[in-house]
Amino acid sequence: TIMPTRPDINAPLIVVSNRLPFVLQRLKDGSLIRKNSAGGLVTAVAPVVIDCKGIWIGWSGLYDLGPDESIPEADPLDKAPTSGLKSSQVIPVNIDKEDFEDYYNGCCNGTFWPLFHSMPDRAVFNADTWKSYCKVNEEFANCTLDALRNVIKDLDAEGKTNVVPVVWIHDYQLLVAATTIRQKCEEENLRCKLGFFLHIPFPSWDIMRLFPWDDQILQGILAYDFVGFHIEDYCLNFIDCCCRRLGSRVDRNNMLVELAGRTVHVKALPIGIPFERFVQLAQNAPENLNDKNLKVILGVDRLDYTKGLVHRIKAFERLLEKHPEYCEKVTFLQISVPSRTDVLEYKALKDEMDQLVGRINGRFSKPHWSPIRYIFGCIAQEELAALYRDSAIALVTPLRDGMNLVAKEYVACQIREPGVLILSPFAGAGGMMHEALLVNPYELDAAANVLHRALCMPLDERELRMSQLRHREQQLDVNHWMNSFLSSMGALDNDDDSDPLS
Ligand code: GDG
Repeated sequence: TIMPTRPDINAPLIVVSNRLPFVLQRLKDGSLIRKNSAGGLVTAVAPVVIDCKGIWIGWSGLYDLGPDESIPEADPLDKAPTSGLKSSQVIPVNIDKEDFEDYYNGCCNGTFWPLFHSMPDRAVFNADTWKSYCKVNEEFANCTLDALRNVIKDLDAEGKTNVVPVVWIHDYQLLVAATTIRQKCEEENLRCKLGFFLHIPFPSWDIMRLFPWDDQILQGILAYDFVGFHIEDYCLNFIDCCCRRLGSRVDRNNMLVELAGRTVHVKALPIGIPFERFVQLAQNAPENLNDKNLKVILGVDRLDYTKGLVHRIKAFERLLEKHPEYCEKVTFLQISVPSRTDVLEYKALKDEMDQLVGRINGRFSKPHWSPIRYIFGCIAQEELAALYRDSAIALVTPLRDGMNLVAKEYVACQIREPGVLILSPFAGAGGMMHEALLVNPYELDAAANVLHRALCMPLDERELRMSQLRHREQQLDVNHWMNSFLSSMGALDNDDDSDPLS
């Protein structure tokens, strides 16, 4: 059975993430407006928060938001999934600029991002940024506690004294927020279920132990009741770290970790995409790659060193060296969305990409054809859907990636003659999308060969692979993921945790 698209949540839900599902902008006259975010997470989770009259807590995007300044309501014409979210359901966390920079650029993106992606050479260990990280996590925790106290007061007033509010915290920016929340809940006897989902990989003990305060991270995660990761490997890495660093009793078969008499449940919950939404976007998107004699190989990523962009471009260069017959027949289109531009490593990557693309285009270009089209910028989702639909190949080759949604969005948009997905085994998605062509992104020759194979693949093979890929993503979409998470926390009325594919 497939669970209903809108889960029947039996308790108020408090969602906590680094950013709110929309950011605020201040206009010249000082007034505030909402700017919507288009991510899959927001699309899936916002309707549930709206339905259960829940709350979303996060940073607003502004440093100068007054403590009593009210959040604007959505524009009445706004059709975004967050438009039904009333301002009373949104709690901005106000953070001092300096603290936020040390926390976000320093510790989150300078330390945990590279470390959790098993790239320790890029990680900076710094006691000051770690201190800011703990402080900001405490501020998020205190905001959450205020909201929780109000939610419980309302439930009690309605006589619903047996309803337990659910707190769902997201991602590596908030690894230790539950430490404070649990402590206060015990002191004040506040009832709640604490759940956490990590959107990036969880590294092995070998890597985790490099972080000087690893015990505090692990204890922070163990302050939750329920912890979700994308895939089983990350769950097992986490359990292993708890066992080795903290001496926790663990049960690897049932994915349980015990610390100080409390049992924490761990589970693999692979995230999906709003599949039908992408199908619709692809159906309605305008024609754009209309040169039928030119096959497009597509890459879409934030400009991030984990995404394997440099290796990918070198693999494409290798293809042109080995197979000059593809000149003027094939073009590689890479969309690179600017990301974390304040962090040094990202500036260096930008320069490296500019050079590499320039060198390869200089080497192979003809008067009317260039091998690489490179966009450093963001495009509208409608346009993205058209590119997914019309590209012969999606080249999704991260060096390491928690899941990777681009691979899933590409297959969702393949509503015409099917193309080929090339995927890295080092993305979470690589373990599940079996009908993709898998290739090790570090192996340039192998990557060039797999490109050649994909460009030559017969139609019937492409059709077979794509239809199976699409079927899986349609079943295991982002709504299924969210239902599974809430259901695993025991937060749903119709608790049915069955797998639609089994
Ligand atoms: C983290 C984890 C995990 C990209 N370019 C444009 C654009 N995008 C959208 C894509 C996709 C999203 O950005 C990227 O998602 P990914 O999953 O590929 O990567 P991260 O941003 O690193 O996400 C990752 C994910 O969290 C969820 O748990 O899968 O492993 O690292 O949705 O469509 N969107 C628009 N224009 C662009 O130019 N509109």
